[in-house]
Amino acid sequence: MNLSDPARLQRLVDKIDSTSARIAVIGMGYVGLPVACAFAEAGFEVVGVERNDHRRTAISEGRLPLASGEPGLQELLTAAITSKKLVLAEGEVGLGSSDAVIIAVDTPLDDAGRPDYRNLTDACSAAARQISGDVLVCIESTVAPLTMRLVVSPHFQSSRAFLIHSPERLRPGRLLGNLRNLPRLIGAATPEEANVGIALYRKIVRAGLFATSWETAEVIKTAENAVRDIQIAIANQLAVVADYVGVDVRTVRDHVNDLWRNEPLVLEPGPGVGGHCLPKDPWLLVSGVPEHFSPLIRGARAMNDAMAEHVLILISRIAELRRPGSPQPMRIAALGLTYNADSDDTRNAPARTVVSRLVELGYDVATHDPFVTGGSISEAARDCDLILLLVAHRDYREFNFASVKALMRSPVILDCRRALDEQRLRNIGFEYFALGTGALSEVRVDKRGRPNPARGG
Ligand code: SAJ
Repeated sequence: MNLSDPARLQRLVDKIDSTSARIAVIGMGYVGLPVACAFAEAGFEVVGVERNDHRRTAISEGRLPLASGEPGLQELLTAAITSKKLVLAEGEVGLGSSDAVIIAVDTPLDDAGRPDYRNLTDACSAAARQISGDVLVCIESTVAPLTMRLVVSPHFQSSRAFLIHSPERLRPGRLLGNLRNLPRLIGAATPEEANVGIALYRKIVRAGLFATSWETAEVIKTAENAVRDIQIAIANQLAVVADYVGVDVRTVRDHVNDLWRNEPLVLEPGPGVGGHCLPKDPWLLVSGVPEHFSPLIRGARAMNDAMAEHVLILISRIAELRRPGSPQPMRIAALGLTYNADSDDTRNAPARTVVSRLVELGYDVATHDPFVTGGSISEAARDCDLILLLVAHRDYREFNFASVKALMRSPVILDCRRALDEQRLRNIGFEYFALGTGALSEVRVDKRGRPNPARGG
């Protein structure tokens, strides 16, 4: 590893300041592509290294290969490709003359839940083989604490690379906005080396850049998602309690949060937690800690994973109430297949687990998602006994369910996101159930916590 030499660092900073530095980005996915486009827009020559042929071809033809609709990114890509500021390369040769190499590859978990760094180590060894002279190497991939020191830096032992860890904080659907406007961590071996990273990211980030150590950046990034996962797990735990006890989780949540007005502790319950970050990063955070000292993370993950099964229990309860002893399988219209609302990203979507378990259990399931299946809600709802709302897409929140009531075998809705207007649905003749409102209890209360005689409380 280098000892920081101020003159060498300054030469690199000067190249960056004058935009004459050549930048390579390895991994042109959700993270690497917007970063590459942003640097091209800032005036740098950028090489995007991507080994997936389809993705590389799409990008080099100016087409976005991402599942999520990304405001502003298509325009940036078109400009970058037309001006040739961004060119695509298949392999490591593209890295040869770089002054900065940004690594933005997937860091998935293996079957045992441990970090699988094959993509990362492939990218590091390719970079280490190709670079020469003083080069800034920045890892944007999310990694477990100590990965920079133990996994990444050994690859660059005999090079003159300065290593930075600047983890991405991008949310699909808002990639460019997040990239430009969210503060960024610049983890480095020394404050002087961090300054080179700051010089680079200042070119594309409008928010604060926080110089810190590799390890602090690693822990902060994985902690952000672990904390969110735990907060959602609490919301989910309360929803399950509410279902068994017979209270409304929203009333509970509002009152707990009222104590902490400026920093709500309880988020929204739902059918589980999906995406590429929350199901993975908590495991990265504790991957170096003995198992018995990570019960909180394990518990939150288990709680959130259990929600799909809880939804199945709610459905079987509704089936018992609505169609006791019916030999015919219940037909369900599952609405929403993505992991977040108003996005077309289906990675690790809890809806996938719920739907496949329903099919395994013998239910007849029709699916609909405006971003995934297309088609109409009415078509999915035809002859159904239950509408199962899994994702709060705007199309569903604004849908007039009166128009499908007559098509259904029985007008019943289970709202797993509390996204629909309960009173309106009841007024038009739907029976409305929601996650976290006491469906499994004999006791029923109204929204304000008062016993509701109409429902047997
Ligand atoms: N969810 C709930 N209840 C809630 C909030 C979310 O059930 O109250 C569920 C969602 O339905 C979804 C999952 O959690 O299935 C994850 O969605 P999300 O919107 O919380 O997060 P992601 O995965 O899209 O993006 C996260 C974000 N991290 C944090 O908010 C701490 C984003 O800022 C990060 O950049 C991203 O991970 C990342 O790349 O790490």
